[in-house]
This record gives sequence, C-alpha cells and structure tokens, in this order.
Amino acid sequence: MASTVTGSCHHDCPDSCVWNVTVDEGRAVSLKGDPDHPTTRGQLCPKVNRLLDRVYHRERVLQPLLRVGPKGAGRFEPSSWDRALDLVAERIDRIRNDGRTERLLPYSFDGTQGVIQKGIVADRFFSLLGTSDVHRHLCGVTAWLGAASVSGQPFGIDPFELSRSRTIVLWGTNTYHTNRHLWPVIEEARTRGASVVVVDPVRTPTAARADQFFQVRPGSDVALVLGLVQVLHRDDLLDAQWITEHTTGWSELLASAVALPLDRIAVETGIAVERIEWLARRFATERPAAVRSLIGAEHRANGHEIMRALAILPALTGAWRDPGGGLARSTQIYFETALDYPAALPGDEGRRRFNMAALGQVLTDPTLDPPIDLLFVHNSNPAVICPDQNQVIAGLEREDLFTVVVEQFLTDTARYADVILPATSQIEHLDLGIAWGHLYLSLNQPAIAPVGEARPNSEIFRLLARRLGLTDPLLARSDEELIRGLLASNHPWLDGITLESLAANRWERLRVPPGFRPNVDAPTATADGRLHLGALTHRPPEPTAVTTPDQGPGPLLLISRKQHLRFLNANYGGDPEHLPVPAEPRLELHPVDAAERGVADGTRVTVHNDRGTLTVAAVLSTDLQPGLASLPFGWWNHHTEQRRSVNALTNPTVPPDGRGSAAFHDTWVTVSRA
Ligand SMILES: Nc1nc2c(c(=O)[nH]1)N[C@H]1C(S)=C(S)[C@@H](COP(=O)(O)OP(=O)(O)OC[C@H]3O[C@@H](n4cnc5c(=O)[nH]c(N)nc54)[C@H](O)[C@@H]3O)O[C@H]1N2
Ligand SMILES: Nc1nc2c(c(=O)[nH]1)N[C@H]1C(S)=C(S)[C@@H](COP(=O)(O)OP(=O)(O)OC[C@H]3O[C@@H](n4cnc5c(=O)[nH]c(N)nc54)[C@H](O)[C@@H]3O)O[C@H]1N2
Ligand code: SF4
Ligand SMILES: [Mo]
Repeated sequence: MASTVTGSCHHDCPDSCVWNVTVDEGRAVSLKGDPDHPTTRGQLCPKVNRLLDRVYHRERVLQPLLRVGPKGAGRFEPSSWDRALDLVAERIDRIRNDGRTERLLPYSFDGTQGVIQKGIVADRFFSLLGTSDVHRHLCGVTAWLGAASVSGQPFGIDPFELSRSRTIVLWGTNTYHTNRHLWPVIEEARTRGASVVVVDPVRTPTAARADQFFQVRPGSDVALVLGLVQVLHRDDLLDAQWITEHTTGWSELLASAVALPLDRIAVETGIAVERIEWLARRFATERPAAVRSLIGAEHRANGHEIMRALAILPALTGAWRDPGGGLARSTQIYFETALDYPAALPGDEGRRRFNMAALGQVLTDPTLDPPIDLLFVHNSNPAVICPDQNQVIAGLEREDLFTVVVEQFLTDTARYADVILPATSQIEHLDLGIAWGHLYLSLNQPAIAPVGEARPNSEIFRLLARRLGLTDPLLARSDEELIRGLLASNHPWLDGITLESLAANRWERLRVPPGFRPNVDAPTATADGRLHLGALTHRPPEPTAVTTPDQGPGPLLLISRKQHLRFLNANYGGDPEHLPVPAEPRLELHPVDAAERGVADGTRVTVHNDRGTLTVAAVLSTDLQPGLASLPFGWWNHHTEQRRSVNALTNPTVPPDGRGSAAFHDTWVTVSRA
C-alpha cells in the first residue's frame, strides 16, 4: 500500500517549499508540492519537479569510491565504508599526531539548508580537532553586514507582508525567477493597487513584469539612493519625527547626498532626474512602501555600501511604521534567533580561517604556513561555485593534497577527490527545514531508506568521530535528538513548537505576530536603540588590475547571475535532462558591443582576462545595457572547450577584513571573435 511522507526542499533557495512524497513498496513514486503549505501552494519549480529522477539517477554516487587514476581524471574504484572511513580517519589522525591539524581545511556551504545536514555535527567535529576553517560568506553575509551596520541585528519584514504594500521596490533581486513563490504575493499586492518597481542593470524576467523598471548602471545603487535622499529632503517628503526619534547620522547622510548633484547622479546611474523624483515621491507617499532585496547587489566590491544604502532608505520616510513597509530581506535571522544552536566550543574563535572565496589562493600559496594537506568538502562544489576557478582547480590538482568529498554526484569537485563518500538525498534523511524567504519551519521526514549505501552527512561525521576517539555530547546525539535540542530554546517564537507538533502539523510558522514591524514592535538592536545612517559613498566598479590591456574595443563588465530556470546554483548543471538546447553556456552581449566586435548571434567568442579564458557562443540581447555582458552561473566545467565555467573569470576579491562575499560581478573581460 502506498503511503505519503511530508518533507521540505533542502536547496539554497528562499522559498523552502514543502512537498509530499508518495512511497510504494519502499520506492518513491511521486513528489509534489504541498497544496496546503501557505507559500508552496501546491507548486514546486522546474528545478525540483523531477527530483525523483535525481534520487534514482544512473549517475548518482551510491558507494564509497577511492581514486585510482590521476587527479581529476574521474577514475575510481568502489570501496567498503569501513575501508574508506578508516583511510580518511587515518589521514586525519596522522596530522593530528603531528600537532598540525591546521593542515586540514573543511570546505562546506549550502548544498543543503537543513539545519542538521548542513553542518551542526560537522562543525563540532572540525572544531574539536582544531582544524582550519572557512568563513562561509559567499552568499548573504555582505547583505547581512551592510544591513547590520544600520540596524544592529538586520531584521526585515516577513516578505509575505508585501501583500499589504502599495509600493514594492525589488532592488537587485530577480524575484520572478529566484524567489518564485513570492511572486504571487507581489501580484496580489498589485491587484490591490501596488506599484512594482525593479532596480537592476538587466531587464530580467522580473523587470519585464514590473510597473517601473530602473535600469541602473551596474554598481551605481548608492548614487541612486543619494539622489532619493536629496529629493526626499528638498521636497519635504522625509519623516522628520521618525528621523529625530529613531536614527543617528542624518546630517552626515544629507551632506554626502548633496555633494553629488542630481544631474551628476543621473549620469552615474543612467536614470533621469524626473524618474528619481518620481521614485522618491512614490516611496514616501504611496504607503506601505518596502524595499525587497536578496543578494544581487552584494556581489560587488561596494556591495556592503549598497546594502547599507538599501537599509537606510526606509528609515528616512518612516516606512517601518506601516505593516508591509520597510525592508524585506533574508528571514534567516528569525530562525537563528529562535532556535537553540549549539554554542561554539571555547577556543573556536582562535582557529585559522580563510574566506571561502580564497580557496584557490589558499591551496596554491607556497608561503602558507602550515599549508593545507587535507581538504574535506561537503555540501559544496567549489570547482564550480568559487571565484578564480583556475586557481581552485590548480589547487585540487596538487598531488600532495588529500581530498575527501561527501557528495551525491561526481561533481567537478568530486572528480579531484581521493575519497568520495556517498551522501543521502533529502528524501532519505531527517532534517529541520528553516527558510530565508518566509517564516515557516518544516520537518523533513525521510520517505525512503537510503539509496545504495548512501549515508547522511551527520552520520558520516559521527562515524569518523568514533574512529578518532572524539567524545563530545553533541557527537553522541541522533539527528532527532539534535532537532529536539534546537527547538528547546524557550524563545517565544517557538512557543508550543515541538518535534511532535511539526510532525503532526507538517509545518509551523514561527510565532512572530502577523504584521510584525521590526524597529517599531521591537527595539532596534543597536547599542543606542537607533538606526545608524551616516554618510554614504558612491563608488562605481573600478577596472581591476586583472584586465588584459585591450586591443580594439574596451573591456566589458561581466556579471554571472542565476539565470537558469532548471539550475539551482551548481545543482543540475551537469545533468543532461536539465540543460537547455544547445547545451552550453552562452555569453549575452548588447548589440552595440557585439557590433563593435563584429559579433553576431551565435558567433563564437573568446572571453578573456588575466584569470582565465572561455570560448563560448554569443547571444545578442537588448535586456543588457551597453558595456555589460552576462554569462550564466551554475554550468559544470565540461561544457566549454577550456573545461571551465564562468568562475574561471570572476573576481575573488573580498572586503579587506576578509568578511563578506566576493566581488563576482566586478569582473572585467575582453570579448573578441574566437
Ligand atoms: N559566478 C557566480 N558564482 C557564484 C554565484 C553567482 O551568482 N555567480 N552565487 C554564489 C552563491 S549565492 C552561492 S549560495 C554559492 C552556492 O555554492 P554551493 O552551496 O557550493 O552550491 P550548490 O550547487 O547549491 O550545492 C553544492 C553541492 O551540495 C550537494 N549536496 C546537496 N545536498 C547534500 C547533502 O545532503 N549532503 C552532501 N554531502 N552534499 C549535498 C549537491 O549535490 C551540490 O553538488 O555559489 C556562489 N557562486
Ligand atoms: N532558479 C534559480 N533560483 C535560485 C538560485 C538558482 O541558482 N536558480 N539560487 C538561489 C540562491 S543561492 C540565491 S543567493 C538567490 C539569489 O537571488 P537574487 O539575489 O534574486 O539573484 P541573483 O541572480 O544573484 O541577483 C539578482 C539580480 O541582481 C542584479 N545585479 C547585479 N549587479 C547589480 C547591481 O549593481 N545593482 C543592482 N541593483 N542589481 C544588480 C542582477 O542583474 C540580477 O538580476 O537565488 C536563489 N534562487
Ligand atoms: S528549489 Fe526553491 S522553489 Fe524549487 S522546490 Fe526548492 S524551495 Fe521550492
Ligand atoms: Mo546563494
């Protein structure tokens, strides 16, 4: 008899959908979006609709594998779990005995967002060993830090409150595509008279559906906000009382704004003065008014300042006063505040840490002391997702580097492994699902037994811990016990939410009151309880040193967005069934730039800078603007003749303090006929 088991999507996607898996005689036969779940509303997405094909994919890694060929050749022999785990434990033990556990670098990211499988057990394992570690900052941390510099703890409104808004500014986010379950909410607001404004350098599918599209010059967002500040001030549209009572730094902000005249701002942003005036008036008067942003603008050298500017804007008009007004950003902070995450071990702060964007440099730096001898990857595919890919791969090719990869597939990273350990998929393990696009917690129940010999990440680390004699109460807990611990925080947002209630109700909204207004219904979490404004600095993307001096037309700025309907980051980018036709990444160029280079639709072009070269076909698109080119992110490396993808070109620069994301989109390239 068939049964149905409820689970939730693990992907690094704001929507965190809930699904029902039908299981017949131990095999999952259908997976469908839950019709009752308030944000899923019965629909998954083109990435996940065929997740079961992925679960039972002929190319899935289903037993431990040991390398037999040269690094990267992708030749492996099957192994028993005992042999593979003994080998990994023995390698770790060797460097532990030398007292140099800093030679081990764990590398993980958001392959799964489930709290347990993402890393609670792994983090404790590596912390106990005192290994090196990475700052997991490639996504969202710059946005977090930028907003936090204004509001301390960067709470935004629940994005689903946008249904109440009359002015919605989708700022550097491609909602229709990357956050698709929010789109119906925006449409609902529109039927009630809301105006939807998109600010993006590209006419995205979201921009094409907007009421107003502000096609800004890349990286010019701070200038646009400075223009809005001037108009709000000049036309008496500020909420002076709110500014006085709730903020500091207004006069510094105003001084920085008036230093950049409006006509200059129009040039810098590409937006006419009248349109800046329109947006300022609309945002101040057609309320509730909200800015919605994710991470599009953070992947720039001035990403922190852009996110600061976006967090400042709602304070100027007192937008936070209205339910449905303010800033709607990642909601992850609500879950991190409510759940009882295990406290870090004493001494953890002192571990050697690198920004994850610097992996290539870390693995290839001959002066690094001690160097990295053992790389342990799980929940990530750095050979595709990390900037400066040629360096990353040069590192992975090192014969003296021992690489362990816990994966479901033979990814571009796993190909370089010495040992691959097969991981379960989301429908094979237990997890607690949080979200960064809404406020629902979900319980992901395993629907089927692990396929082949796959094991959950958590179990793999527990097995290794046992072999290494690591004792810690957290490592002795089962996944279910870990979930109970997370829920046992006594935080009012978890009031009455237990493992049992989640199992019975299938999901629970955090007990955040509907219409909750950060900075109004709860104090602003800065030391003085005020929102910190202060001067803003506009800094357009600067041509970097790694631009090859160009012969002919000048360099183009290259962005690499999440463009594919059927990729989720680097998931599916190697799966023929998920690839478009023709199956290769293509460079989008504006017709003006194409003409200057003698390039037509389909012409093969060389895209080049000092970090790398790719040969791909060109597609002409008026969705871009002159000077801006775009190559999609997520493709696996074998789809180009160089066996590299867009991150072979991207800029790995991170903020000077090493915290925050890489300037992926501040990448300059020359483009010429191949
Ligand atoms: N050029 C460019 N680069 C980018 C970006 C961009 O926009 N442009 N975006 C950046 C952003 S925002 C992000 S979030 C990162 C994403 O970087 P990652 O988080 O590394 O990428 P994903 O492809 O989501 O997931 C990585 C792997 O996790 C595996 N996985 C899934 N579930 C499990 C599991 O339960 N256990 C184990 N062991 N593995 C599992 C999948 O098979 C997949 O291969 O990429 C960044 N890189
Ligand atoms: N289909 C699909 N959905 C996804 C993903 C996926 O891979 N595929 N990935 C998921 C992940 S990990 C994340 S983090 C989210 C990201 O979700 P989003 O932040 O919405 O997505 P991005 O494509 O990274 O960037 C959004 C927009 O920022 C714009 N942008 C670039 N530079 C600037 C700038 O200087 N100013 C402004 N205003 N805009 C700029 C880009 O043109 C792009 O349209 O999407 C998630 N959803
Ligand atoms: S990838 Fe996103 S939209 Fe698709 S099912 Fe998962 S959570 Fe939903
Ligand atoms: Mo991301």
